[in-house]
Amino acid sequence: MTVTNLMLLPDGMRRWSKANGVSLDDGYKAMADKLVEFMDWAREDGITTLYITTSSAANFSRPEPAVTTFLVAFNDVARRTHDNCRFDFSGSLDLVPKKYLTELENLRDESNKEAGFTLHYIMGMSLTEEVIQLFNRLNGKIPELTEEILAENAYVPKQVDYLIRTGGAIRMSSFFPLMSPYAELHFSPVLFPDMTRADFDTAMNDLRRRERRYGNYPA
Ligand code: GPP
Ligand code: MG
Repeated sequence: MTVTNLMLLPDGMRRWSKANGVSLDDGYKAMADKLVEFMDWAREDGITTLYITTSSAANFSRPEPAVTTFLVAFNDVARRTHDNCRFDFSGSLDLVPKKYLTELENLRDESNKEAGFTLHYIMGMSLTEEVIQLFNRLNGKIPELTEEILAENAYVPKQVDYLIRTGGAIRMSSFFPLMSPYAELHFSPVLFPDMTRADFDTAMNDLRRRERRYGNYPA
């Protein structure tokens, strides 16, 4: 199976800001610049959809300035790149303040549908929230829940093939995509703003080496 999609968990901005003696705002600006670069790497590598987990539901409990900082930075990336990609987003959107959401909706509408590359943000991720919202939206409206209906309503619409988390933590927090039981995971120790093309290649080479069996015996 050809791999065409990748999910990125860009972690480590607070630590990077501290280590470099800059404000959190500047740390997230460095993240934004790196994300624009990362999109080029992914595109050159043959990836056609890049999912970026911009926040977990729990991240919205951070102090207000920290929440604003990540919202501003991710909107900035979508603004800078939407001419050159199809842009989309999903998640616990009720957590996202209207101002940011409205801009993302406009950027989605104006984005370049012919670009052959999709940037898709997953916002306010939480498997628990996702399942609760799904049930409440569909309860009484469908005779039974099927895999197709589940997939149509999931935050991440496609099965994720490869996932990269930077920042050194070997955990998924609440970023696990519901419909992606066979996602291959790579954990990089690098703080995201420090990520280089070589780090990206190391991650992709590691992921591509994996034998993907989908629960079956080896072929
Ligand atoms: C990254 O850095 C956090 C986000 C971009 C929110 C989404 C979280 C992910 C893990 C993708 P941070 O602010 O958590 O910094 P640090 O990890 O250094 O505390
Ligand atoms: Mg973190």
